[in-house]
Amino acid sequence: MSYKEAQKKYAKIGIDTEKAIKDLSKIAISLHCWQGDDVGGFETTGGASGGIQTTGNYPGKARTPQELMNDLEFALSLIPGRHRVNLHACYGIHEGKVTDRDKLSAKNFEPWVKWAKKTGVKLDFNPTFFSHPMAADGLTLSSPDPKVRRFWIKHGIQCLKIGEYFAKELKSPCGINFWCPDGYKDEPSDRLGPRRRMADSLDKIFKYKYNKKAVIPFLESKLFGIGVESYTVNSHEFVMGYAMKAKILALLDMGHFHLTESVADKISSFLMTFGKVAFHISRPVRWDSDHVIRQNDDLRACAQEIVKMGPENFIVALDYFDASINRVAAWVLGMRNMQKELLKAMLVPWKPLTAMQDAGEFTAQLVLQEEFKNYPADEVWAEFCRRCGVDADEAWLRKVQKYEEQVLLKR
Ligand code: RNT
Ligand code: ZN
Repeated sequence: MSYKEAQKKYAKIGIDTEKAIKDLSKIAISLHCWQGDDVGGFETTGGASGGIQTTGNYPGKARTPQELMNDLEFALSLIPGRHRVNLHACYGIHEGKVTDRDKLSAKNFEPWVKWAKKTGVKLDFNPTFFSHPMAADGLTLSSPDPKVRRFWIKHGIQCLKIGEYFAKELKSPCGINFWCPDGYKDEPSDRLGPRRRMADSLDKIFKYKYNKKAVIPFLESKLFGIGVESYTVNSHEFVMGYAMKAKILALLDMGHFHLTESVADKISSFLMTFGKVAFHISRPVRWDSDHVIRQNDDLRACAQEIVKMGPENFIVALDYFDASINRVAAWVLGMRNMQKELLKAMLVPWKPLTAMQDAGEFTAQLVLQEEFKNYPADEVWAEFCRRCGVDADEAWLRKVQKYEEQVLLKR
C-alpha cells in the first residue's frame, strides 16, 4: 500500500494523516545521555549507584565527553524530527580537578551548550544525587546528617542555575528532574522523619528564586531500588503531595510502580492536578530493570494518553540503560519506538470512540479499537521518515553496525 492509499483509508475514518505527520514532527523527546555510557558520567570510574544498575558488558561505550557527543549525534541522525538531549550533573566536564557537585556551575557545561548549539538540540537537566561518596549510605536530601543534607541542597540549587543557563543559551525552557535514591533496604522504624527532612531540603532548594519561565522542575517518585527494597522516601504519594504543595511538577517513570499497575491510567489524574506531566519512558521487566522500550501495550497505552491529552502538555524523556547491546542502537530504537506509538495514537479516531463510550456502545467500541490497530500506520510512518530524510525501516541498523565496526570497537 502506498502513502496515498493509506491517506485515503484514514480519511474515511476522519483521520487527516498530513496533520498527524505535522503534529508528530512537533514532538521533541528528550534523549537521555546516560544510555551512552551505562550511567557512568565523567567524574569517577565507579559506575552507577543509588539503587539503579546497568547490566551487560557490550563493547564500545563512550568514555569521554567527545565520544558521548559523537555517539549522540550519530544516533540523532537516524531518528526523525528534532529532539532534546537530557544531561545529568555527573556529565559535567572538568579540566583537571573534578569540581564537586555542590560547586558545579555553568562553566562545567559550556562544551555541552556549544555542542547543543552546533547540533541544533535543546538541553534538559538532572541533578545527580547518586554515584558519590556523600550518597554512599543511600541517603541524600533526607539524610539525618545536616552536613550531608546541606551538601545536596547546594547541589540542587546549582543545578537550577545550570538549567537557567541552558534555557538562556538555547532559548528553550529546561526541564530539571529531581530523583533521589533515598530509602532503606529493610523496614525503617521511622517513615515520617526522612520524608519531613526530604520536604524541608526540597523547600530549601526551591527557595532559590529560579526563573520560572526558564526552568521547569519536577520530582520523580519511585517504588523501590536495588538495596532499597522496603522504603523509598520519595514514594508516589509523597511526590504527589509535595509537588502539589510546592507548585512544581511530578514525574511518572514507567518503571516505578507495581508491575500490575497501569501507569497510563495515572496520566489523566496527573494532568488534572498539575496541568503538565513529566514522563520517563522506560520498560521494567519483572523489576525496574530499565530495558530498552518496545512497542508493547504499556507504551501504546501511555502514548495514547499523551496524544489525547495534548503532547504540548507533556515533557517526555527516555530513561533506560541497557549495557548488553549496542548503545547507539538502544537510543535509536527507543526513540523511534516512542515516535511510532505516538503516531499510531494520532491515527486513532478518538472522538467517535469516546462517543461510543458515552453512549454505552461497548461492543462497537471494542471491535473498532481492535480493528483500528491494523490500519496502515506504517505507511504514514514511512512518509514521515522520508520527509525527515531518515530510514523508514530497519536499514538504519546497518549504519549502526558500520559505526560499531569503524568507531565503537576501536575504543
Ligand atoms: C532511577 C530513575 C532516574 C534515573 C536517571 C538516571 O530509578 O528512574 O530517573 O534512571 O535519573
Ligand atoms: Zn526515571
